Amino acid sequence: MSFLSGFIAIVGPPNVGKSTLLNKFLGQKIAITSPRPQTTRNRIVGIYNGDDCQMVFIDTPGIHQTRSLLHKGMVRSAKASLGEVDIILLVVGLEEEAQSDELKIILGLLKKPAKPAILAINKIDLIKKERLLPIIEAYSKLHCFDCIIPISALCGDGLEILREELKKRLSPGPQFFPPEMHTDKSEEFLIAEIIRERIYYETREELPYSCAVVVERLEEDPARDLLTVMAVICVEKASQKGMIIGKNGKMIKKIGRGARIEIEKMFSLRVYLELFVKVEKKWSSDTGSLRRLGY
Ligand SMILES: Nc1nc2c(ncn2[C@@H]2O[C@H](COP(=O)(O)OP(=O)(O)OP(=O)(O)O)[C@@H](O)[C@H]2O)c(=O)[nH]1
Ligand SMILES: [Mg+2]
Repeated sequence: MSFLSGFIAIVGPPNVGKSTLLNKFLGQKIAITSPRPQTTRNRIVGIYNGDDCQMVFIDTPGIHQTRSLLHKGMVRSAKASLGEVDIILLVVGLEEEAQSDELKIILGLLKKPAKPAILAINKIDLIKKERLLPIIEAYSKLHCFDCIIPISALCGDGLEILREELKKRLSPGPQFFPPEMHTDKSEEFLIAEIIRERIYYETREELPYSCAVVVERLEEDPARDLLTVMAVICVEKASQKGMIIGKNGKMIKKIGRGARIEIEKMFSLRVYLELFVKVEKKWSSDTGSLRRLGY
């Protein structure tokens, strides 16, 4: 039998569990997740290597209506992914209404280059089985999906079935990436994201949306099993800098400690993490700053 491969875009509204699904598929954390929408800001490639297949997943920012320059760029990159893949995996959450405006936009996008589209209805761990059927029925009327699979990305339910359905739709093809490669992102990017994830968990309201993280120095000392990381958290206003640092530096210590533990897990190394906070005025609405910060 020939080797199968293909590119799969994971798209959907914000906060439905796209990144959680990617991580669960790969069995390792590539993409950060949080209970808040607009967590993912970049397209993130995650590579699944089976014995006889390679699935190249592209996790994308949630598609939503927005006016902010940062979010517009995020939505643009998510939409662009649809054109570049072989299979579209649309993820929706149960809190999503089948008639929501966001979903209408996304379904409109699926019509253009007609490609195999699989719908994964996520977070089924949150409801009783009997409530599922009407939901599946409602979605089946909206678009001619290749198949609809209820899943729980968190618990793993339905993921084997989903993997099989995806595999059926791969074509004979090469290994696009070497099998030891799990993502296209640099170590610096992954570490910056882990710090950003901590900010989503530790801070409130709009603050995480005003933060960007850049790793400025990364040094491994194999003799001491030590990874030294220096990273900068960019905020938009001086008042936000104060909030990130917190009273007596309490907040930044908390962010740093949480991130360090995660980075140690990811790299199986001891980590020395130094965090700085910098005000970069209105970075999220300035094209130059956005580019510099990797967006
Ligand atoms: N109960 C439950 N929660 C889930 C499941 N999958 C994801 N979540 C939670 O939903 C929230 C959003 O998950 P993410 O993976 O960050 O969602 P996303 O679609 O990538 O979000 P954006 O990147 O913001 O578009 C997190 O709090 C997850 O823990 C699931 O199967 N069940
Ligand atoms: Mg995400």
